[in-house]
Amino acid sequence: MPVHPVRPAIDRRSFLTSAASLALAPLLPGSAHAGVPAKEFRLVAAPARLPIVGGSYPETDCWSYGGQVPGSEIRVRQGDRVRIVVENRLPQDTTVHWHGLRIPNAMDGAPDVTQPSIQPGEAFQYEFTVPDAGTYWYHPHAHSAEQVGRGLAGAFIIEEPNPLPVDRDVVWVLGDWRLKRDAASGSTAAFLPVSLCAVASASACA
Ligand SMILES: [Cu+2]
Repeated sequence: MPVHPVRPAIDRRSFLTSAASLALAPLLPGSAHAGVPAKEFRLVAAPARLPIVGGSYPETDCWSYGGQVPGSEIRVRQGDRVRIVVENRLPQDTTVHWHGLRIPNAMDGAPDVTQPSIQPGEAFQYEFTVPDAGTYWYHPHAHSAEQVGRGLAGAFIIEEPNPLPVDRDVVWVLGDWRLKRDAASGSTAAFLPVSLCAVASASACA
């Protein structure tokens, strides 16, 4: 039987009245947890048309976080308390998995195992403390092949408390797309075998 933790519920109306844009933007500090105010983010999963190929090619129908592919970068500091509201404007249910982060199971994003899947038009609030510095990524764990394949993935960067001195910190998010000659994404099946997303952070020492 699925385990349904108490949903940190956000009713849609109050969420929408506070939702200013599609952007993922740090908000004002939220309520304190164990004395540490959470850093708040909003992540909206929604269809978008984006210039995946670029140049003179038409835009491609994608599914995006924050209106962009890859999704909006989340960047916090080791030990931070993080609160992320995920709003689902997709035509199917979704969740978000925070890949590689050592966080409580209830926040792991496994649909109908660690949480109820987020239905279209609904939102879910994730909240956890990030214990380790590093380069991670986030992605859906419902209909994963299709949803990641359509563009739903983003970088999650956790900086050291005292960042190392570097000239430049570059984040690469690599995606493999199978598109038609007109940059159209074709059928859903076209995504299934080909899309993976990798993230690397390269820092050049001074
Ligand atoms: Cu993953």
